[in-house]
Amino acid sequence: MITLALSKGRIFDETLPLLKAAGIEVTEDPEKSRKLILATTRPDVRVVLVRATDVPTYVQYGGADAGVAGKDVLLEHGGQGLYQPLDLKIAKCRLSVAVRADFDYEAAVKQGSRIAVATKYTQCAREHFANKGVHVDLIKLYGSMELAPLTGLADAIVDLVSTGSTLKANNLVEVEEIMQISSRLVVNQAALKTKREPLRELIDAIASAIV
Ligand code: PRT
Ligand code: MG
Repeated sequence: MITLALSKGRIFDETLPLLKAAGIEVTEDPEKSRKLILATTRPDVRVVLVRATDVPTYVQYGGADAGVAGKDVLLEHGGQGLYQPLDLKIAKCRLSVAVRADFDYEAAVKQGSRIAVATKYTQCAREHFANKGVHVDLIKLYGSMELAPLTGLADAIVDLVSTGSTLKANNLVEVEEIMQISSRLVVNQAALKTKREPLRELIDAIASAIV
């Protein structure tokens, strides 16, 4: 049995076509059922639904043999115990710095001021600002980052941006792109040995379906 860990929403939706190309179709709709284990058209393959940030943990400890996770999630997790054979080029976005329109980010950076930065992505943010030589006070949040500069909790945020409409709706402007993000296939390193044949087949089939 091969267990694949996916998160509901964009990752699930965008992984389906890749699985289909590999001859695997999920036979239940996660939006219409409360089931966390979904069967597929392949009796030896099942899908487990976990939170996006929990995918690397499930795969690392063997709760799943493989899974799909955003590069953002993998960088924050650290990637220990994970083989990352494929960039699936799905769920694309970018990790960026954003501020209130009336905050002069460039000037703050130039003056060497300490900048208060709220983010869920503390590892990526810490590394980015350290590389730039910018002093930051990082404030860890778990959601609604956009609110932080509006309430005075922080000067800036580091968050994912795709269309930019969330920033716009909250009067924030993107001032710096940190990196491009897409989702990766991750595989448990031990499973790669014990279930070598079926996992190799799966990886190859998915690889040839990436657009
Ligand atoms: O939502 P939940 O709390 O359950 O978990 P999650 O946010 O971790 O999962 P999900 O499904 O929202 O995101 C899973 C993965 O999709 C992320 O880890 C990213 O790699 C990727 N992804 C791609 C995105 C986006 N695009 C994206 N736009 N993840 C989040 N967003 C959010 C962003 O945080 C911001 O709030 O969408 C908002 C910005 O979108 P725009 O279009 O308004 O710019
Ligand atoms: Mg989300």
